[in-house]
Amino acid sequence: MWRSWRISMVGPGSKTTACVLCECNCGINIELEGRRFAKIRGDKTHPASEGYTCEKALRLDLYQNGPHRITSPLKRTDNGDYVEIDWDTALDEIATKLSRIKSAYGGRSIFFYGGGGQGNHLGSANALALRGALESKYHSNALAQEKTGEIWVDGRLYGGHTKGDFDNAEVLVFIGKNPWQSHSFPRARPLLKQVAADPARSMIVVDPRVSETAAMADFHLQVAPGGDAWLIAAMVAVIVQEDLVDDAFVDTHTSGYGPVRDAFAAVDIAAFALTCGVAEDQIRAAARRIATAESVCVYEDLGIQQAPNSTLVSYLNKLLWILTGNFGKPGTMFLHSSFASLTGGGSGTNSVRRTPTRVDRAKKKAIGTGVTAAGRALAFTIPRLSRIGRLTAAVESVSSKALDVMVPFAAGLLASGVGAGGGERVSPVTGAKIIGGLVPCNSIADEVLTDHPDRFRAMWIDSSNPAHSIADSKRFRQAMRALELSVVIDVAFTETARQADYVLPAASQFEKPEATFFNFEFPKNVFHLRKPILDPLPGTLPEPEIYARLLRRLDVVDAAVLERLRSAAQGGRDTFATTFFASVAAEPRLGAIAPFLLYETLGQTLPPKLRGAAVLWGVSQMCALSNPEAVARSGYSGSGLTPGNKLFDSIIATDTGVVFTTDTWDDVWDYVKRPDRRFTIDIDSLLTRVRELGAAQSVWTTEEFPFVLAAGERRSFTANTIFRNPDWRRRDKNGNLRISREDAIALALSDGDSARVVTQSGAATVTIEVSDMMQAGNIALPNGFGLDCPTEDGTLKSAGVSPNELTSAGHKDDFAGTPWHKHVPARLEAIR
Ligand SMILES: Nc1nc2c(c(=O)[nH]1)N[C@H]1C(S)=C(S)[C@@H](COP(=O)(O)OP(=O)(O)OC[C@H]3O[C@@H](n4cnc5c(=O)[nH]c(N)nc54)[C@H](O)[C@@H]3O)O[C@H]1N2
Ligand SMILES: Nc1nc2c(c(=O)[nH]1)N[C@H]1C(S)=C(S)[C@@H](COP(=O)(O)OP(=O)(O)OC[C@H]3O[C@@H](n4cnc5c(=O)[nH]c(N)nc54)[C@H](O)[C@@H]3O)O[C@H]1N2
Ligand code: SF4
Ligand SMILES: [Mo]
Repeated sequence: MWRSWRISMVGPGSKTTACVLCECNCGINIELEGRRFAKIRGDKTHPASEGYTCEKALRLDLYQNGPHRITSPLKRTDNGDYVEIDWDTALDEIATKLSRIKSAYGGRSIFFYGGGGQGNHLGSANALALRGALESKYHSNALAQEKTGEIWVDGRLYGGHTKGDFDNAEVLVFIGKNPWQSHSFPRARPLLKQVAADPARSMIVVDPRVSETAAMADFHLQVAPGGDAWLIAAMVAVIVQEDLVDDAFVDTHTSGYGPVRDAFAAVDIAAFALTCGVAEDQIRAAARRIATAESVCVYEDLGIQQAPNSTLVSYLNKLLWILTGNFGKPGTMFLHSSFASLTGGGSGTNSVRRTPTRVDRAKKKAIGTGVTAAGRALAFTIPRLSRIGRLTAAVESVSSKALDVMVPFAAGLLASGVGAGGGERVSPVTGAKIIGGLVPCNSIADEVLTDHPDRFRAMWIDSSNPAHSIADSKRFRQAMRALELSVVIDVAFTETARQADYVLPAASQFEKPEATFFNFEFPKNVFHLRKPILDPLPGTLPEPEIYARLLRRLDVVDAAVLERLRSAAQGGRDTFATTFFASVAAEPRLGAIAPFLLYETLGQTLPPKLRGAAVLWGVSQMCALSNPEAVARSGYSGSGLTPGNKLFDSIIATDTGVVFTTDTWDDVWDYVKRPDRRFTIDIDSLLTRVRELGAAQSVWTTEEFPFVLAAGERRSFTANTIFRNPDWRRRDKNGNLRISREDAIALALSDGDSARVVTQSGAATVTIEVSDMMQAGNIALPNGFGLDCPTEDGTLKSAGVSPNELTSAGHKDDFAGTPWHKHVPARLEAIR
């Protein structure tokens, strides 16, 4: 959450940027020696992180520099080797093949994967133009193997994304979340320590393991792995049955409580306690603590999102804080503004429209216009752009002709099918539910490895390593080799790159303007455009330039249009804005390639090193149009498109983070995308599950596979697959398999022993660590291991186990298709 700005002294020549290793993107200052990162410190002026970093950021030189960096486009030869080719040859060949595949099978056969890791989203923003030009319909990214169940529930309940005001909460609840290691909110460790030391505040942690966070908790509910549905349902049942519901909140702000009450009144709490392995009195005590606190906020993460009943548990978790009225006031949960939509549209609420807010009504009266088709389209793609009145007013004040305006991204996002028709979309081959516009990761290989006529024929992968990060790596590799074309853009020759037909070397995140769209704060929300601190490594290109070179080859726009926009851009932001919107209104097709147009025109007026940030002009405009008061309170006011222009210029001019929206707690209900601005809490399909829980399957292990393996735990020295060089780790260099003392004794295993872990889909040799963190029957391997890294002498080094050699794609939530990475039945064999 927001704290006041402080000015710090940084060394001369120190560069301001941010860490790219997790979604917090803490501000840092880097002192360079040549191209080497000689010293890294937290940036005290950063409005969110305020000088905080964890130990990982200090090693960023090993991301930036080293033999893992690729410096030439690579092409796969028939025997599976890779040869270096020049950029022109690579892009000529790729453009020809993409055009051929599009004309043979249609753009829908070209699948896009990626959309930014933990620090880089501008590449994917620019990729929207390529998707638009190719008329590609399907895409996905890592969110479709963690957050889509939650996104679906959020969509049904209120149509937005929630987060908690952890700084100010009396009670903090973490469900399958270990923020001490994984962070996910600013300054996580100092805050956890503060809460643990404060007798007036409490921490409740739901985790089968005594995680670092659980060890600090007042209530550690040490659930049996996969037992969360019974545990959280029992907690909700305590609140209902012991009359602890916040009736005033439920009456005023929700609809559908009746069926919810009935379902939980019928829960047999004692029986559920037995199933989930947590004592009934502990369940009751924790539920009472939540119900009687002034303020509570909750964070759920992979421990439940990648485990059995994940979508159901997301729903139950949300009922906990909704039924106790913990929303919309300091210390509780909130809905928030966003700078850009991460999922490419809505939250599974495509067909839902809000009634106008008081401001909408005022605006509408003032301008007296209706809703345009394009505006409706935007409403589906951009959160809160259902305030069409605003968009129309802003555009009208610029150009009276421009009623049918399309704003950048809208068409691109619509090309991906989000919001089209408002119905539920499914993938073309397996019919998997598409949530937030994303094809479930676990279904992707099946969309390729088939003779179905609508199968994916080509795959475009940017800033992601799916051959390592998606369940069942072996099958994903097969899928990539079955495609007619696969292209990977990365800084390194990754596991995914090793299966691609073409690999294009990207400039690193410190060699170009970059940003993430993980901006989830309230009441002040921060966006940080990081400026390049080094020139691109020779041979590499920033992604926006790669996309532009390819789109130029695909000949997607008349030279005259570009000329008109270029000369408008020379005339200043206002002239550009008017011309841009008028051009798109006259030729709506251009909306689909807007990021490319901005790069080619407005981009030329930016400082050359910031050209890749041109797309943010469109994002700034949309953000300002959809959150006018909150953007104005942040200092970007004026009429028409002026606030968006001001916001963009501020982002370009500022080295550290910029506050783009400033809300008050009264505004929080404006973010509820519901006709009645109430939460719709009776989700029938999930309440049915609650009613059936008593008799539902709760054990997935077998005699053959008696352990539950959590494949992919976050530890001090894991950072997805962003660091490839294993030398960055000071401890846990092999990524040990953690096992309880009890199980280790039974198997006669001790620290440092080797063992074989075997699952239905694979086997691996692991190093044993006997750990008091683990409960009997539960074993854990870290994420981010098993990466091949080239050394200076050309050989490869690697450490630990690649977790998805052990997972299988069919092992997933039947609702959202999210994987059960944390719940893989396994057995362990001693190696003697
Ligand atoms: N150090 C580090 N930090 C990271 C990352 C990283 O790679 N390394 N990655 C970032 C990313 S992409 C993400 S998504 C977040 C993820 O952040 P987290 O979700 O916090 O990370 P995990 O360690 O995967 O899982 C959290 C906890 O779930 C518990 N768990 C396992 N099985 C169950 C179960 O059945 N029920 C319950 N209730 N809990 C269970 C585990 O014991 C673990 O403590 O971390 C981010 N931060
Ligand atoms: N078994 C198991 N599997 C998991 C998980 C688990 O817990 N267990 N966790 C899942 C989760 S939550 C996530 S988020 C995913 C993460 O998996 P992925 O989405 O595949 O992401 P990363 O590992 O973060 O990979 C980022 C890639 O971006 C590249 N990169 C870095 N900088 C740049 C750049 O500037 N430009 C380009 N083009 N590329 C760059 C890196 O080299 C790397 O290859 O893994 C998932 N997979
Ligand atoms: S890894 Fe995350 S918490 Fe640690 S410094 Fe980087 S951004 Fe901050
Ligand atoms: Mo993630």
